[in-house]
Amino acid sequence: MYENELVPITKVLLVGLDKNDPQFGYQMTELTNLATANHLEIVAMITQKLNRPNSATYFGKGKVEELKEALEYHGVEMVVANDELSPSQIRNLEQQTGAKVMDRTALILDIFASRAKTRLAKAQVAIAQLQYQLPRLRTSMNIRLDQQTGGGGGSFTSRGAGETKLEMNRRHIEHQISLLRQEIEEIEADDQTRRARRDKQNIKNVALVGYTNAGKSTIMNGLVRRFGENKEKTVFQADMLFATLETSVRKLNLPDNQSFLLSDTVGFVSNLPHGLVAAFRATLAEAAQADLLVQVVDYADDHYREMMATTAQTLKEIGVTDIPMITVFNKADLRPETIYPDRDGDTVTLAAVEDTSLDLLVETIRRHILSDFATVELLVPFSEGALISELNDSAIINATDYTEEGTLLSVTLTAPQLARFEKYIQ
Ligand SMILES: Nc1nc2c(ncn2[C@@H]2O[C@H](COP(=O)(O)OP(=O)(O)OP(=O)(O)O)[C@@H](O)[C@H]2O)c(=O)[nH]1
Ligand SMILES: [Mg+2]
Repeated sequence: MYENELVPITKVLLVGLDKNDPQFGYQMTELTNLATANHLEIVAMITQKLNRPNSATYFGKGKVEELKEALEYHGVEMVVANDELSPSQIRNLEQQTGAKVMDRTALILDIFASRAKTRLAKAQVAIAQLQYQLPRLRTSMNIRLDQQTGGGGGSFTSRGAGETKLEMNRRHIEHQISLLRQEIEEIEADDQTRRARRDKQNIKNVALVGYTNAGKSTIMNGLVRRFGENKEKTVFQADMLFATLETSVRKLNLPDNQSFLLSDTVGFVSNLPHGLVAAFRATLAEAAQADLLVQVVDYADDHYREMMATTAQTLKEIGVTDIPMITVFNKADLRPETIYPDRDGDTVTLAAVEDTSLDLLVETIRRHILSDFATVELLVPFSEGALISELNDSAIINATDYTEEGTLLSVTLTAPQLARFEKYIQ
């Protein structure tokens, strides 16, 4: 296990509103997984069919009573709600049930915060957390003001002092956000330089995208171990939600001299908080600038179709449209009676943990990123030996033969190479 096993387990009750959405069951399963990932132990789940949340208490009146009783019965002091709640809904529910209330957004933010390792990821999560806190500041201040009022009659001065303190807290948070933004800009500026350098090399970018825990990093590592320029440079992969929070880019060199860059990045989940999506826009830019996307799907999960819809929705939200995509149905080894590795157009069914599967994936990627190439026969006179070594270094040589006039090669060339070697084409 990679998780810190010493983290104390908090017991929680999950609550959710069934707003007549066919996705509701999937979302509650997802919430269960998110809570478990955050070291929470789910002892019960309470749901209510309501088209719209109660604006004051999220659940209707009777349901709040039922929740209170369930909390007492199970001896639980925390509730996790499936939606993002307004500050007043949280406050009212807390007051009426006596339990702490956490919403889906806060839960996801917590997981991201505990997973963030790099400076960039930490700064991005911190911004999202501070932004979540901003509108909620008043809530905690109000409680304090109420207490002051109750104790001493609530004079104008204490209220005024309270509001000034609230204003100070707000300004302090806004200042912290702007410092973090500056820090991110500096890190990004560095990143863009690197990206620009790569663009100059005229090398294709392929990005792995998809739902969290689908196997993106496993595919990355499988390919790095086989084709990586540096085979030791693997990335973190683990059976947990949001194992990856930063983008890693690796150069892969195929046996025929072709190279491409593969990037692995943060996974998706439904209703990813908008603040997080905005904060991670830079990290996700790798996908936005790719020549080809490889969508990885956990084919062993019964909810894989919903996960694909979530991926499509998130890509749209971050402005990734019009990039060609290969779909990988991964973990086929865990799905009984599945034939794999298998390809049907741009859809590949495979198991990232097996070499034959990775070969088929590379072949499928190659079809896309090599579409600008042409295969021709060249006859290079023996006197032009230097050209042969140049071709060896920069082109895909499919076959070599020696004739009386010179070396006969079957090669795959880029458009500029075609022009350069035109006079040798047979
Ligand atoms: N049996 C099996 N397990 C797999 C396969 N691919 C990945 N896994 C496992 O699935 C889990 C998640 O894999 P990761 O590669 O970390 O998933 P990810 O998509 O990078 O997840 P995030 O970084 O959280 O978005 C790990 O425990 C992997 O070992 C597969 O083809 N077969
Ligand atoms: Mg990963």
